Amino acid sequence: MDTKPPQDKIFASPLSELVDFSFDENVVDVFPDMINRSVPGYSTIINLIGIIAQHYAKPATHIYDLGCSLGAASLSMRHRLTEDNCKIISVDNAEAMIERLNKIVQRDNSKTPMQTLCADINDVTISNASVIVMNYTLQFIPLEKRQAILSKIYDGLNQGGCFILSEKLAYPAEQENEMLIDLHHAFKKANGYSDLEIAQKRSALENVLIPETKETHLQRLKETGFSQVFPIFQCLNFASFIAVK
Ligand code: GEK
Repeated sequence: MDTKPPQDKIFASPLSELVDFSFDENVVDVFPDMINRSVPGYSTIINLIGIIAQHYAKPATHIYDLGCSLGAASLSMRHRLTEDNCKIISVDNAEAMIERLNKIVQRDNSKTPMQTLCADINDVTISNASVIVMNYTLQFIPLEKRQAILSKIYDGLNQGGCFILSEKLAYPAEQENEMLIDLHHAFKKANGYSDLEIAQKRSALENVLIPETKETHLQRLKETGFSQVFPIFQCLNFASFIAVK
């Protein structure tokens, strides 16, 4: 039996009309291949999220994965959690993602309860949390709604709880920004994407994925009220931060 995950070929042929990227059924089928070949350091941060969650999780609290896709971060945490009565709540607003995630969760027999929610992060209530993860998802939220989400995350975290945020970064100076974008494209090319695939995906994401600078993220997290805020990982123009309440 061939167990290789289906390969991402979504942008391999010239498309007559480029529509904005969306997390539909076609994307779900190839998602693990797509994200591993497109996001530098993805497997490292997924592993790190499990380790950090194990460190910060407290008994009888909630652990959130906001924009969970197929649950890579949720499952990394689930496989490491040892605290009693924790519940993982995994949220995504793409129905196709949550349907597929439910099948994945059925095959995973770790003991920590996991609830999946097909919902918009903007509408989800966050309470009694010891760990909250947003792994490459804030970048898809309209700029004007980002602060409200971070404030909701801060309010829903218990004292001493942690928020892990991963994002694609923009750089303030045009030349630096272009250099990092070029290096990211070189990374994708080395992982088998053609120039056409890279160019079409870039256009499809243009209005959908809006990256911000590292400075903006750090400052906003501090202004939201977090007492400790640190970058914890970066690979090319993709970075992760930890913010502790
Ligand atoms: C991982 N965290 O594998 N509400 C809920 N979900 C949303 C919203 C929203 N408003 N906007 C986007 N999403 C994952 C990877 S992918 C990142 C996250 C990427 C969801 C969207 O449906 C998609 O599943 C996810 O956020 C972003 O660790 O593909 O670059």
